[in-house]
Amino acid sequence: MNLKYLPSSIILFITGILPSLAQSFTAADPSRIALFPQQNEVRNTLNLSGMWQFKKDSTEVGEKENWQNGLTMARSGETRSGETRSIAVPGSWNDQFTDSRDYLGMVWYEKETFVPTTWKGQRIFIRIGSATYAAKLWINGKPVGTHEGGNLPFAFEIGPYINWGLPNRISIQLENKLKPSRVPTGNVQGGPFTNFPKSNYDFFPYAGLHRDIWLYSVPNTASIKDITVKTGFAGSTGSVEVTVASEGKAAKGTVIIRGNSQRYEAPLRFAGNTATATISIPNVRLWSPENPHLYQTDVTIGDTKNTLDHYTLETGVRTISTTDKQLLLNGKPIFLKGFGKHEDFPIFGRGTANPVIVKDFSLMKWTGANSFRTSHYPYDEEFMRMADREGFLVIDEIPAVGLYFHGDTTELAQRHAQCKQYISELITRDKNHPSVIMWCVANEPFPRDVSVTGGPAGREATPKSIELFKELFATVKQKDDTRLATLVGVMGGPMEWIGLADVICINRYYGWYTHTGDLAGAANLLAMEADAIHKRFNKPVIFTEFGADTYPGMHAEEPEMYTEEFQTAYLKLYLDFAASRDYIAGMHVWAFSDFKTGQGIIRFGGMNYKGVFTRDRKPKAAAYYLRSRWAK
Ligand code: BDP
Repeated sequence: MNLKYLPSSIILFITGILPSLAQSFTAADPSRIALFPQQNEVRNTLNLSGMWQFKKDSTEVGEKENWQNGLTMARSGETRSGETRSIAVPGSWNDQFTDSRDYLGMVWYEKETFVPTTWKGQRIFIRIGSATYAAKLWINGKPVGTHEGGNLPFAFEIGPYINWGLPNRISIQLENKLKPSRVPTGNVQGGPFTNFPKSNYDFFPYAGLHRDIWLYSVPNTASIKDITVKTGFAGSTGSVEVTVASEGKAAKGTVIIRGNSQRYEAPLRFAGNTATATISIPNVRLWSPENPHLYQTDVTIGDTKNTLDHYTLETGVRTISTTDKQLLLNGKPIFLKGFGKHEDFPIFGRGTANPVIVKDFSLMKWTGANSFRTSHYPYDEEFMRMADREGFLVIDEIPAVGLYFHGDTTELAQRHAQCKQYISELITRDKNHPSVIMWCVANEPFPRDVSVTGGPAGREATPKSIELFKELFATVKQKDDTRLATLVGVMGGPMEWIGLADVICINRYYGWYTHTGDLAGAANLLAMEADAIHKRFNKPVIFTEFGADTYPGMHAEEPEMYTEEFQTAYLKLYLDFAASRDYIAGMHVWAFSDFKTGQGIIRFGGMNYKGVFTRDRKPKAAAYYLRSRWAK
C-alpha cells in the first residue's frame, strides 16, 4: 500500500493498528502438517533447499536490530566475521563451518524468492521440514509464527505477506539451547550423562534447518486439509476407509483406488467439512515386507466438471496386532529383524541427504533386515516413503529421549506438554504410512538415581511419570486405534513404565555396560530377566537395542571388547538367545551405523562405535554376520 496518497487521518488510523497486528506471532497449528506438499494439476510446490544466508546472533541482538528486515546488508560497526555467510539447507550448521561445532545459540537464516504469479488466487503456505529447536519466522519482515521442537515439520499460511512480482524475504531465527525444560533434555544437573555438549542423551545435538523447506499452494475455494486412511481385510477382500477433512465449501468428491490392474471408486459426501468413503478390494494384494504392494489412493473434491482439489497417497492394505507372544502382520506372525538408527552423516550432520537414504535402505536390505526404529526422533518423510516402498516395519519414535520426572515441577510440566505436542504432530504426519506399525512415546526415560550398570532391578516409577505415560498412550489410542504403542525401557528402569505398552520394548547391554566383556555371564542374566519380564506381562518382547562399540579394523583371535570379533560374538549371543524364546518378537541391533555424539570418556573421538556399518557406511564383520543369519 502506498501511504503517500491517503489522507493523514486514515494514515494515523492504519499505522495505529498495524503495529499491534504486525507484532503477533502465532504458534504452529499441528493439523497443517497432515499432507506433504504435492505438485499436481491444481496444487503447486517450490522447494527452497539450496544455499541460504546465515548469521550467528550469540548476543541475541538480531530481533531488536531488525535482522528480520534483511541480514545481507552490512551494518555500520560490524566486523567481517559478523557478516552473513552461505549455508546449505538441509544441513546442520555445526559441521559446515570451522568455528561452529559446539555452537547451539541463536542464529538467523535468510533466503529470497519470487512466488510465481500463476499462484495468485491460491492459498499459499510455507512448510519447514525440521528446525532444531526453537524457530521464529518472518516473511518480508512481518512476524508469522513460532515452533518449538526439532525433527517434525510445521507450516504457516503466508499468502497475505507475499509481494507479487518482487523477491520475498524469508527470515528464520533459530536456536538449540540445551535445557532441562526441553525434549530432548539437556543441561540436567546430576543427570546420568557427563558428555560435552551437555545433552541428556547419546547423540550429538545437531542444530539447524535439517530438512527441505517448501512453499506450496492449494486451491482457494475448497481444499483437502487432511486424509486418514485405515485398512483391513476379511478373507481375500481388503477394505480401505478414507476420511477426508476439507476447508472451504465442497459438498462432494470422489475416492479412486488403483492398483493390481484394478480401479475402484466411491463417492464422498461432505457433512460439514468431513466425508468418509469405504472401498472394498476383492482379491486384495496385502502389503508386507516380502511384497510391499502399494495402491494409489486419489482423493478429489468438487465434481466431474470442476475439480476443486486433488491429492494422491500411496496405500498399503495391512493390519497389525499381537498375541501374548507374537506380533501379527496381516494375522500372521512376523519377526522384526533390524536396527536402531540415527539420521547422521559426516558434514551433513542431521541434515537430510537423499543418497544416504537410498544407501541405508540398500544396506539394510543387504543384511536381510525388515525393520528399524526411528531412534530417537521422527525421520525425514522421504525416509518414511522409502520404508513403505521397500517393505520395512517401522517403530516410529518421538524425540522423548532422556526424560526424567524429578526436580523442578514447572520444567516437568513443560516436558510433558512438549511430549504431547510431538505425539500429536507425529501421528498427524505419519498416520498413512503402511510401514509404521508402532508409535513409540519415549526412549529410556530415567528414574531418579538410574545407573545403566544397575542390573535388572526396576526402580520406582513416580506417580507423575505414570500420569505422563498413561496420557501419552491414551493420546496415541485416541488418534490412531489401528496401530500398537510402546515405550522403550532402560536397563534398571521401572517395570511399571514398560508394562503400559502393547509390546514390551527393552534396551539391554549385558556384556557391555554390565558383565563387561563377560559374554557367558551376560547370557545368564539376559535369560533370567527376559523370562521374568514376559511372565509378568504376557506380552511380546522386542529387544530394541543391544550392541557393542567396535573400532573398525581392530581384531583379536579371542573376542575382546572393541574388536570386530567381539561385536560379532555379542550379537550372536543375543540372536541365539532370542531364537530360543517364543515370546521374543523382534531384535533391533544397536546401531545400524557409527554416529557422532558428544565428547566423553567412553566416546572415543566423540563417536559411538556400536554401528555394524561405519559412519560412511562400510560394513564391519558384524554386518556380514547379520547377513549370514538374516538374508536367507
Ligand atoms: C542406549 C540409548 C542409546 C545409546 C546407547 C549406547 O538408548 O541412545 O546410544 O544406549 O550407550 O542406552 O550406545
